Amino acid sequence: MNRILVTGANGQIGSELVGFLRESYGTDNVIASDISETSKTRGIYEVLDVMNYDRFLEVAKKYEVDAIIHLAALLSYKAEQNPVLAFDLNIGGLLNSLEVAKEIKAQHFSPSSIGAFGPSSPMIDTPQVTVQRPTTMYGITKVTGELLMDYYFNKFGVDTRSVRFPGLISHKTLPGGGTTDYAVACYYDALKDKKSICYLKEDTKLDMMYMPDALNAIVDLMEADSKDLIHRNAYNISSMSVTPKEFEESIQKIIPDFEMIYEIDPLRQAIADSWPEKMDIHWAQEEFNFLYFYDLDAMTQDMIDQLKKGA
Ligand code: AKB
Repeated sequence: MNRILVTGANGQIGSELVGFLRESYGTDNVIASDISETSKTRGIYEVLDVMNYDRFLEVAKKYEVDAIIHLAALLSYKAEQNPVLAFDLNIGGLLNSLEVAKEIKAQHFSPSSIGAFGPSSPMIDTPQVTVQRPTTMYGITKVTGELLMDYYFNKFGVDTRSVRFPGLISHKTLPGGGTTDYAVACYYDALKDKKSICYLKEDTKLDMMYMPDALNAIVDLMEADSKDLIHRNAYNISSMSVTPKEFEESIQKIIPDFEMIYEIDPLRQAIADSWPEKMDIHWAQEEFNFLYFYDLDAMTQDMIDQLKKGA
């Protein structure tokens, strides 16, 4: 990658990824874009609705990008509340992104998710290749996305790459409308009120990852040798498998009177119950040397330090 266009740059991943990429690739070589009129980051920014193919192509050509990191999408909980919009945006936006990548011969990344699995997938040590019959609209768009990215690679030679992200925890931008959002909110709430309302049962185990590890994974995958990437769309990656209770206990090591209050939301509980507890990540380790540095307690310490600093 030399010049990179990031869509959905104001979102949870985008607002951290843009700065991270600019440190390595140069400020002017990372073009942030989002549907919003204003940017969350400093540097080059373009207003871009990914549903508008002509505009997408215009922006990509204007900056002569050679890589597209397509992040604009609706998350799982929001998608379940508005399934038609989720299908249109998650699939229509991805299709435009792949078409632009094909047209300008750019490398392409767009994330899949643990949501690409469903209740008939093995829940523990979920294999890289297994049954994928998700029961959410979000999951349907993620499986379709994986297949589309494979299609553009096999049919048109577009260098597509992807990972199945678990719940991501970060301290710069809150996620909006995901099932794993509680895992971010509890850190903010711990510092503000010493209590947090969790809409999942205390023993709901899900894969999670701290944002710095997620950003490294994107870059490591994009910089890997194409010939090594057998499972390019999309690799299982994760760094911990955690329940809300375990988040609570980890925060209590630093803020002893923190309390998680459980008020179960049946919709988000049903989504979480259909997702893996713990994926098998060994193909990512083998094929692009996926590494992570943060376990639960190290992440908790850093989250609390960063939030205290107001980062
Ligand atoms: C969500 O909860 O929708 C996302 C995801 C796991 O893909 N964080």
